[in-house]
Amino acid sequence: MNKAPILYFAPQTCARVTLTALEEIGEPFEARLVAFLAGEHRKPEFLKVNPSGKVPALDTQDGVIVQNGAILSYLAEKHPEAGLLPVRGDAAGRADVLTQLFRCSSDLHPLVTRFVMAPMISTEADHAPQVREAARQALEFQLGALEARLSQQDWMMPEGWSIIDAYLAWIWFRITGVGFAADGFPAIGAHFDRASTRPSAIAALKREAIAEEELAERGLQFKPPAVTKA
Ligand SMILES: N[C@@H](CCC(=O)N[C@@H](CS)C(=O)NCC(=O)O)C(=O)O
Repeated sequence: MNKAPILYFAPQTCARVTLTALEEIGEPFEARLVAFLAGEHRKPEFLKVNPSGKVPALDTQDGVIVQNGAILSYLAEKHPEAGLLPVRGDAAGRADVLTQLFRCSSDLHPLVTRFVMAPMISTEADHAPQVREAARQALEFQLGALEARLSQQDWMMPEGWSIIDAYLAWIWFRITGVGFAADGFPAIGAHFDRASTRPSAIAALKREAIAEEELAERGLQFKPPAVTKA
C-alpha cells in the first residue's frame, strides 16, 4: 500500500497552496504542523526533512519534495485527474504554465516576504518602513500585469482554475492582510473571492484553523510584525 504523504506546514504561510493542492486531489494525507514561534523549523528533526528550514515540505513515497513550485509540479504529474496544472502538448506551452507558476513563487513570493516581514529583512529595525515601501512599489508593478490578465479571463490560465490561482489567492491574502491597498486591483480582488469559494480552498482553511487552535493553546500564534514609522 502507498504511504499517505505528510505535508509539513504552518498556517497562513505559502504551504496553504500545497495544502489546497492536496485537498483538491482528495486522497488521505497528514498535515503536520511546524510551529515557527517555537523554532521548530530550525530544529534538527525538521532540518532532516528540509535543510532549508522552510515549509512546505512534502514527504512522499518518492522521498521528500521541497519548494512549492516543485511540489505542485510533482503533484500535478502524479495526479493528472486533479487538474492542478493545465496539460500542454508542447514544450513552449508547458513553459508558459511554469512561467505563471514561477511568477508566484519566484517574483511575487519574495516581495510578499519583504512586505509582510519588513522588520526582519534589515538588520536595522528602523529600516522597516523603507523595506516595506520598496516591496509595496515592486508588488504594485508586478501585480499590474496580473490585473490586466485577470481583467480578460477568470483564472490565471485560459484553460480554467489551476493551483496557480490558489497561489495568487494566498499572495493576495497575505499582502492585503497587512495593509496593501486593494483599490487599484479590482480584477485580482474578484479573483480572490472566486478562488476562495473553491471547496479545496475552504478545506485547506479548515485544516489551518485546527492548527491555529493548537498554536493558540501553546501561546504560539503568529502575527505579522508591526511596522512603525520613525
Ligand atoms: N522558495 C520556497 C519558499 C518557502 C518559504 O519561504 N516558506 C516560508 C513560509 S511562507 C518559511 O518557511 N519561512 C521560514 C524561514 O524562512 O525561516 C518555496 O517556494 O517553497
